[in-house]
Amino acid sequence: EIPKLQWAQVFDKCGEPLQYKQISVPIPESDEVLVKIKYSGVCHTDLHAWKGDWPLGVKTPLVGGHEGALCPGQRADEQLCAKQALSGYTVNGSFQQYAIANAMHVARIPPECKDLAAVAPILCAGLTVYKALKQSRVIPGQTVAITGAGGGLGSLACQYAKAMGLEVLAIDTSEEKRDLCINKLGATSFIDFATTKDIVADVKAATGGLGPHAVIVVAASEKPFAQAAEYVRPHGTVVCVGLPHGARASADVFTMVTKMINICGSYVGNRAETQEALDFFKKGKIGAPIQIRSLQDLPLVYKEIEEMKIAGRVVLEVPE
Ligand code: 8ID
Ligand code: ZN
Repeated sequence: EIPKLQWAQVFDKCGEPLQYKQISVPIPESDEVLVKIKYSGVCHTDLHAWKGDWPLGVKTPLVGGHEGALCPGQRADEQLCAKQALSGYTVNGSFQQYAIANAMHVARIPPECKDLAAVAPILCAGLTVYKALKQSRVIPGQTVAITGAGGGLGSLACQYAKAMGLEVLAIDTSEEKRDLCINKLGATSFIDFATTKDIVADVKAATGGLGPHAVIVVAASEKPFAQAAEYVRPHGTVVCVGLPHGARASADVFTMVTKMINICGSYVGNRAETQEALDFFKKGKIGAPIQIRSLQDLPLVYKEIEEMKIAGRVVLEVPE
């Protein structure tokens, strides 16, 4: 029995308070499905949407969220749609009990994936970093630096990189994130960007003087995009993934030319890659820890993300 009303986190305009309130359950069109949401990861993108950080209009009022693990009879997920209908951005997302998804774009979660809370972050964060690692063209045995390694995308990037046979150099801040990266995510070394005196020198020193073969920049701040071009190894690749407000990825032309480095962007992934990313999870190779909170706690979670206090990913439990 589908109710008429449901609980959701809504904001009327960017930056205005989030309201946990009852709204109507949406009615799907013929090419859509209505899905019941069990868990939704909180991605930094949701915070960017609420703050209006990007040069892309946010639909308002908005129900945010796009890392939903859903339950429409069989397990499915709504994915960022290729037609610019961005869940939790230009259309209502997963911070509600019942969401609409395009029937063509729901990704089937393999039945072996029993832990729906843990699988939710794979559907944006996991997919995104898996694709970024592919784009980096590194091969097993090489070293990849992950900047923002202690956050949501970063913690999954460490795990995917390990599963692909790469050595991981983690960059982030705080003792909690150091412990997470080294002891739970399998990074070989950790550099604290907030306390290091010379990040370029430290990264090079940690990689035998040459620098990592690739850098995956998932940090939600501008500085590391420029730093990565300086410490990446000659012929290396910098993959830009984080989307900080108004940021530029700058590189010194002389350095870029003489080191023959490659700087590129990577944006989520397609449906086939979603299945590939889920496959790693299904095989038990991705064990990045999650913190489960309730849908009501979203405002506090945003505050903690902003303050860089969350190690790993928060997943919200949506009421039955
Ligand atoms: O498809 C895409 N390209 C895509 C998909 C999903 C998310 C891009 N994103 C973007 C988000 O919009 C956001 O801008 O990736 C960024 C990271 O998302 P997230 O992992 O969900 O954010 P988080 O959990 O807050 O983690 C960010 C980490 O970066 C660290 C923080 O400490 C945190 O752990 N960090 C920051 I902020 N500044 C740093 C710096 N200077 C830094 N780490 C290293 N150096
Ligand atoms: Zn996301």
